[in-house]
Amino acid sequence: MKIGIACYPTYGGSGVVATELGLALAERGHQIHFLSYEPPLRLPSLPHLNGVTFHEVRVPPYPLFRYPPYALALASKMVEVVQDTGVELLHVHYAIPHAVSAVLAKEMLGGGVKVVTTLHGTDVTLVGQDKSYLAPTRFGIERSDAVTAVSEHLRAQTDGFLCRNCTIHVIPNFIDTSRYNPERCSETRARFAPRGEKVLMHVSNFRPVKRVGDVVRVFAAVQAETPARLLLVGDGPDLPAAEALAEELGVREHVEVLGQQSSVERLLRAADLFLLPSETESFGLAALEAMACGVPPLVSDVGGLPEVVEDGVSGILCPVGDVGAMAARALELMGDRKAHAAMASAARLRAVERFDRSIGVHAYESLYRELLGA
Ligand code: GMT
Repeated sequence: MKIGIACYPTYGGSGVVATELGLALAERGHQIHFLSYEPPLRLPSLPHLNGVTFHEVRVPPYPLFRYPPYALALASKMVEVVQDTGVELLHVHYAIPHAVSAVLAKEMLGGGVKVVTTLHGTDVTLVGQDKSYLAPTRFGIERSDAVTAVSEHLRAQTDGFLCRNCTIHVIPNFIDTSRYNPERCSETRARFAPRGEKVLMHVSNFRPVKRVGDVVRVFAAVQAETPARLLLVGDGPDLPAAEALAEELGVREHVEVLGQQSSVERLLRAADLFLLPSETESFGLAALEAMACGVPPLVSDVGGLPEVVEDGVSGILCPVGDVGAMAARALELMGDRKAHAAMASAARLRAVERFDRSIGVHAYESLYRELLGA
């Protein structure tokens, strides 16, 4: 099959899932065409792969444009790619504005190409609900030939609201469990915890929805009881505030800010616990990455996270904002070597059995075949 994939190229789960899907499909012999304003982050670091092409969407400036119309430039590139390469299906990740661009491209082409929209989270739960975006988001979703959501929770949030009278297929996110695995997560603990401290880790794009302040507060409470280190991976608007809070709570010297990392899997194994206390999370790909590396995640009991993490078995679920409960359960787990090892194995097993890449890729491939009658 010839598939066009549009996504955000920067750090963020939707771009990661889109890229991993495209690469896996190419490995399976499909022709994959990525469309975005720059190459998705995980593309260039990988060896050259047959069947993968990147098409840059250029948004030429013009004095009248205070806000250059990316959605139009993307639609235009989609038309060009379909005409030049014979792409049969456009799979867009994150509805805004990708779904609208794809539907417009299809109209401009007079039909033919199929459109699949995958909903990832804030495209429905936050941005898509803003009055400025709601109507076109709903339009893009409803006019897609197929709509998928990364969790049952996100499906339920969308159904009947941004997608009236349409079927939403749930295809959970997935991970390459051979790459994310305890053996290959090789970064040594000693680098971060030379005195045998407990290591807590948070990976995100540091937006308010991640509640990074809670990460620091939980860590400070843990540190008060046992020597510990906090590794912050990624970057974003709330990182400076997190550092300031660590300073205020007197734990800044125990916090290491590692910034953007291209291979998080190397670092993950150094951690005893992964913290994701988000306000909301449609799935929580970062928690799954930790699980695949055998690192128990401590996450908030919201959104799609309970579909990924089973409380007390493969991780810990706590109410949003309940820093006290989070710290208590973190200390309890890290203080019990046997319970920690059991949870680490259960996390790894769940990642392999329920969320391995092969499962997700097969589900998307079947959906494409159904739409294309292939
Ligand atoms: O919706 C976002 O915040 C952006 C998006 C992204 O690109 O990172 O994250 C969402 O999609 C991920 C991949 O499907 C999910 O793992 C995240 O849970 C989800 N984020 C939220 O729902 C906040």
